[in-house]
Amino acid sequence: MSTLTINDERFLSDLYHLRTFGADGIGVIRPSLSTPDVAARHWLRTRMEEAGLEAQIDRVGTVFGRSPRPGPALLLGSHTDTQPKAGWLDGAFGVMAALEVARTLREQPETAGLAVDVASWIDEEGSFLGFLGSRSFCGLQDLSLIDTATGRDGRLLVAALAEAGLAGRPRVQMEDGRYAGYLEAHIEQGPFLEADGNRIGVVTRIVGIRTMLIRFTGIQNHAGTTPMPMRKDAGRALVEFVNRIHAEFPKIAGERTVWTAGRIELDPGAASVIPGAAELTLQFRDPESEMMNRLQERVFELAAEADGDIGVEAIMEPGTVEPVAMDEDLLEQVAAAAESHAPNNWVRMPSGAGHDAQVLALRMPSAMLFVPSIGGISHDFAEDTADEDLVLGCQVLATAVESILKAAPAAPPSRPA
Ligand code: HGY
Ligand code: MN
Ligand code: MN
Repeated sequence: MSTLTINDERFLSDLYHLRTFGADGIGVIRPSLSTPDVAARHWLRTRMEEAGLEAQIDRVGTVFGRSPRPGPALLLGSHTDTQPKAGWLDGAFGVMAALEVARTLREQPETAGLAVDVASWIDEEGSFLGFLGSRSFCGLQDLSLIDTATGRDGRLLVAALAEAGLAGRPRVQMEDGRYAGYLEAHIEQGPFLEADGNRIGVVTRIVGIRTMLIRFTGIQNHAGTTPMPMRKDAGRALVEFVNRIHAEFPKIAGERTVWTAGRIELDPGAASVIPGAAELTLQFRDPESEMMNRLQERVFELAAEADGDIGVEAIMEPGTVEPVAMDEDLLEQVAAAAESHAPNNWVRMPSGAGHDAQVLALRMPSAMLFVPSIGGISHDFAEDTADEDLVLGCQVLATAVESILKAAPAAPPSRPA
């Protein structure tokens, strides 16, 4: 097995430096195209260049480092943008592990000829358009959505890209025939590795994600003078609808089905005003598309049932991602690397989180590995992983990459979009 050894101090030093961009206590606030996010991208591009990669930030904000070595290549990456109030490792771990693997292979004679490209995909977290960078790279992004997309703060994506100085740049696109596959290292973001005492997760499958917008239209009025029987309270209709979802979904849900009403807005949102309008986002996930179809159908049925003197409308949000299976051959290579560094301390497991790998998997063989999340916490300032687990994950990635590339025939033709 491999003799390749990553430079763990350099890897951790870069990962902790990335944490400083948008730092807020132990967490980070670094949504796509925010000031700290753009600064982090310029820093990352420089680090990629220092690693001997031809590095650029492309038109939609993806930071891409291309190896000068001819293919077959492996593409490694993840994302450095974050949720509004996030942990320091979601995405960041995978990007810095990818860069460390590229550096390590380049520095060691027996692997210096192998090609590893590195990407930090913009907006995996959907501040504007979920999976924007990986979809754009794979030719799977509806480009017209880029022109109309707005952020949570109402800012147009195109304006944010222009402010970041990215307008008019080339858009990085996948080179047919260059890649043997895509690998992504990521924190688990859940409790299972830690609970079972495992140090590496070898991902078998990634869940699909669907988000629906439910709108309620009542009549705004005075919260004091309007008699209760006369009220058309959109906020009350929203709360009753959420209760219906939590009562009905368990009747059809599968073992790994999950759902959340993550955003609720009442208009005008004032204590002395009966809300005339209200909306919620309902997100549900499952490893099987068929189950998500049933859930989606049930939401439309519940909305139709509730629609009355208070209007209720259900709308599918763009950005649906379907569940995907990871590539068996790559998965076996990751498993072998895990076994060599953490014998009997790794496990095959599905991902309950979405990842860019489920977009890349539509165009090339893809695989992922996980490291444990302390307390299973993620999408929260408290998200954390022990340094030794981060180093182990990066080392396993390096070993898998070396093994895959040494065995790679001329890169297989990529899958048509
Ligand atoms: O929401 C997710 O699953 C991912 O962390 N964006
Ligand atoms: Mn995330
Ligand atoms: Mn992520």
